[in-house]
Amino acid sequence: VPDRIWWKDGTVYQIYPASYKDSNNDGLGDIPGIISKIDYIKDLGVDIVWLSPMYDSPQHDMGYDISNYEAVYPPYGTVADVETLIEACHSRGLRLILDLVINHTSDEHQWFKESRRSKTDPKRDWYIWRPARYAADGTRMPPNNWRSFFSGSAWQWDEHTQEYYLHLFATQQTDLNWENATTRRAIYDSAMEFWLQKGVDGFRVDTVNMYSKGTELPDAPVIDQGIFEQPASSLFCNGPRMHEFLREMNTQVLSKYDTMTVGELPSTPDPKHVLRYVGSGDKQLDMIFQFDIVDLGGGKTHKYEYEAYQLSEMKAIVAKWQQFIDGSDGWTTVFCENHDQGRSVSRFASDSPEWRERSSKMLAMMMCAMTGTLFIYQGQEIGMINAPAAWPIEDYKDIESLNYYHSVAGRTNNNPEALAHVMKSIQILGRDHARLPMQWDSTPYAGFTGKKEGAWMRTHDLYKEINVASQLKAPDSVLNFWKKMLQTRKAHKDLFIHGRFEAFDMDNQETFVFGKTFGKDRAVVALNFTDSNQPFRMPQVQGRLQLLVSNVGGVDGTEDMLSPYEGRVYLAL
Ligand code: ISL
Repeated sequence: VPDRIWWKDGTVYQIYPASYKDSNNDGLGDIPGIISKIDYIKDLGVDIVWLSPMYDSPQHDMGYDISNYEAVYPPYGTVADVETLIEACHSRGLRLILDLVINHTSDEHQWFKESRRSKTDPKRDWYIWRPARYAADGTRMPPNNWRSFFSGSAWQWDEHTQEYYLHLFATQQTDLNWENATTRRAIYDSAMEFWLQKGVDGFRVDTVNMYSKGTELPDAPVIDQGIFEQPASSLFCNGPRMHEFLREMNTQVLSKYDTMTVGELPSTPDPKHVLRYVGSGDKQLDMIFQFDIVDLGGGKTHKYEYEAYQLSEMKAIVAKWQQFIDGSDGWTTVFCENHDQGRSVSRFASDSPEWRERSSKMLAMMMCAMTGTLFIYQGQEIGMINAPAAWPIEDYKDIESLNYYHSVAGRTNNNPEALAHVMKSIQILGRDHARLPMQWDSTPYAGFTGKKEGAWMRTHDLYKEINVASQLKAPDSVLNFWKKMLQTRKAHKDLFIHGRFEAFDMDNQETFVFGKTFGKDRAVVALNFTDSNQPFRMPQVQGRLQLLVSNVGGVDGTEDMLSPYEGRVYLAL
């Protein structure tokens, strides 16, 4: 029997502070706003709150560029407000985890300000500085051809000291040098100990496998023809000292507290490699986010060059990351949304008025029946959908989308076809969809803000149709369905949270049918991912299966036919 640790059985609810609830009518969400919704959160039936960065920051990347780990971004509130939030969570039996962003700081962090002062500054080596290369004709070139996540080179020239510094993300997100032991200790103290001593219960660890990059920093192979900068994540992820650093972090910091950690693990396709991070014996991380499912549709050369995919690909991904822990002591996660992704209903099901509620419920069934720690993202519980396709690029705010759009505009001389494709990709995959204000009710700006001019980010046109207040009142709303599914998951923990996953009929492009097994208990989940009727054949499993949950109020089609977006969970105990 697997050990029942709070972070295994718990459901995590992610909050993006800018967009959750504005308490002082400045158009931006804040910590007191979150506190005002804590009973709503408790009532959902979740156990752990994950708060995206609320630290002081110039906000070039929505707070993932931190200028002071020990201070709160003033428009969000104060350190005292976060202490109140910790207490508000704990007094209700909820845990609170923070975002730990320590691959890079903001260029406005005191450490970087000192580092850039001179080549001999004691903090020079806290960041990654390299001399220029020179082409045959004398042109100055960056130390290598790595592309940053937000377009352009990952290197920025510094006039003052005549060297380049590395930034894997925005120019203002300067990569810390983890090779330096003094730097590592300062990170542990400032970003971790400071908050752990205040009682936070752990961390979601940003870009955790990029800390060790090696010291050679070689050129990446050319994939994107015709431009200098190339995607290089396979070169800077999972570097030679990665596991050593995490063990050190565990010994020096985490092991002193009862915490959970969940690390982002991009560019790590090999399950055996992932197991090295999450095996419980080799204390590194409790669990990780593997991104295959949310990367679906992203293009080969760039995320925002959308490529269609088939349901069978999604099924294979789900099966792979459900099954990789079989027979090991590792643990996995379940999620299909976060603050970097389009809304799951729009991406994986249907956001048409006819099917959006039913298909949101179907995705809730899929998520709640899967093994691992379940993460849901604010607004997912009411079936929020992507921004309307009619919104122009001017309504988008995210640095990733805007930089790529403008780089293509520049590179293609505003080629309308190229730009239309990027726009379509952003309409599906853009990070901003998750960042629209939370839709609380049908008053102006969805009740998110009382500011006359509205929120920092445009409110969804359909907030009167999709909001918390109306769904609380409607017994068969998406919200009430999520609550029911979260309870069902808990009521059958063995099967749903800890069971063994098995997929059936993998090549079927219309339906997703999977089984869960724990001891003698069996469940079968059948989901129709299309807007038409689909044949369904019950897989051969032991025991007499009975319908436990349905998203259509019983069997809508017939026993051997699933109606559009119908979902069923069968159980044999
Ligand atoms: O969002 C992505 C692709 O569109 C991911 O590759 C993402 O950049 C990666 O998962 C790292 O994301 C995290 O760190 C970034 C920040 O912008 C993201 O919001 C955060 O989730 C830099 O700190």
